[in-house]
Amino acid sequence: MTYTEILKAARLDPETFRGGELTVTTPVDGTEVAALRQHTRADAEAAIARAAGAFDKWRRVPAPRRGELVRRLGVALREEKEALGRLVTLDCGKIVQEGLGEVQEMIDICDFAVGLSRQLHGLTIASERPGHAMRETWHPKGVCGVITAFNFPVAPWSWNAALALVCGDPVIWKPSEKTPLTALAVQGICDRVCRDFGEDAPEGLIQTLVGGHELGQALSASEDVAIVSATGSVPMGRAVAGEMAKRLGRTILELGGNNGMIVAPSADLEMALRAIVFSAVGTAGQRCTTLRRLIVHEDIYDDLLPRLIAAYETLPIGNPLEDGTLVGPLIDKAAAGAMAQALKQAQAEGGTVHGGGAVLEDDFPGAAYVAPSIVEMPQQSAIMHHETFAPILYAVKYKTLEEAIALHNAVPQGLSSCIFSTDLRETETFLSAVGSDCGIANVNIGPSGAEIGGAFGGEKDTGGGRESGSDAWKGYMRRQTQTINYSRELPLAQGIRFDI
Ligand code: UN1
Repeated sequence: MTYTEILKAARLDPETFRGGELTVTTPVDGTEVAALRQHTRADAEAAIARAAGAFDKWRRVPAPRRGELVRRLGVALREEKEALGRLVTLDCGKIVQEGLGEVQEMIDICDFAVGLSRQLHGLTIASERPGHAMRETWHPKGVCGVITAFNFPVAPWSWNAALALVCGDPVIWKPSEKTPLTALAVQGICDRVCRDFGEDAPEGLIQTLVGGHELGQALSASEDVAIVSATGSVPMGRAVAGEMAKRLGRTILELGGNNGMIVAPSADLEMALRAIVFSAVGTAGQRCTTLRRLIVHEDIYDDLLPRLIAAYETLPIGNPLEDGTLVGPLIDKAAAGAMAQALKQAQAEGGTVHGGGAVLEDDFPGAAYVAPSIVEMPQQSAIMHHETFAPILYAVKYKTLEEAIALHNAVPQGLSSCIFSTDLRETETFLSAVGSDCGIANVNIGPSGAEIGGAFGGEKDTGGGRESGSDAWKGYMRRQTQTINYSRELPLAQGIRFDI
């Protein structure tokens, strides 16, 4: 398929993509696929005003009916899965299998949210006063801004949007300016679904703003945006949080990861090997859940590492649109530069580098294809505390589980983690209060590829937010404690007497 055909299959009109100031290139080969008009700050403010108007109407629509809109969105996404998956590949360079997986995450969260729309349950609470009832009710919170990153151009939007919509909140999306095409295709789907839904779906319910960080800034600064959910770098998250703190707005932050795997002596090494390769080189090392640190027991290190290095040597690197490719390009040349810089620093800190560096430069001079690297480190030095968004896997040895867990938790980020072990004492210790300090902890599974049913997010520099499954929906609603006196007396709480 040509690029134009990929765009058209996703119902985008390439003719409308000309003449704008935002140049969009595909990481597949660096060619320009669109020149989009960017939204201005004034456009953002107008969008916020429309969303505020939509909130007034949408919060009155019964939640199960709101769920019906999301159900229809899920149906539309099923129909468009193939076309959208390929567009994800064109937009961000991940292989088509992973592009399809990302769209599947969107479908799954829609299904989850539809069920949730009939389960936005509160509590009944025992009152200490006679003739009184207490309960807790969840109400829509307000407009939800969603800022997303290039590496997952659509799924994180859907984790937020599907929940926000059933919770009664309009959504304004600011996708990465590096990958706006899939966002525009999804916005088109939403427009069609809302139109067919009729007047229950108010104008401005779902909107997308194309452009740079000033649009995210507008969302963060506006009193009319109740929630900003942001996925991306730690500096971006700090900027959003700082702006939101000024007006005490609510944030949901899903920022950097520096995910580790402990490989214990009892591990099934064949399984560990497969898990390591998928989670370290999948999406060319550009997931927030990518495996970056391998902490291997000294007794099995010399068995595992040569097998891993050999597996890396045969990885099919190439055009992500072609079947059989497992490693596509990095997002751009700057990312390849950051990888080279990190490898240099790792060497300076005593590391031995296997693989890495630019490849396929003759075939794709405008793109940034790299061979994934394994770096054997003498200890967990400074570079290992840093998240470089590229396929670099650092490996260190450990002697005791206590030492491995301490190494594991010593970095600033706290998103995802895992242990490979068949020893129950070790795996349960890893999952205990003195084990992994991350938001996600897995046993005999790599750190990436989480299902939507669990809460997704992490601690420390990862930002503390939770999206997707479990009770993450509460982040999109406001909680109200309600006390009802159905007696003829007016007793005060805590037995206080105040007779007049
Ligand atoms: C991300 O990289 O921002 O768990 C999200 C995973 C995917 C989501 C990654 N479900 O790897």
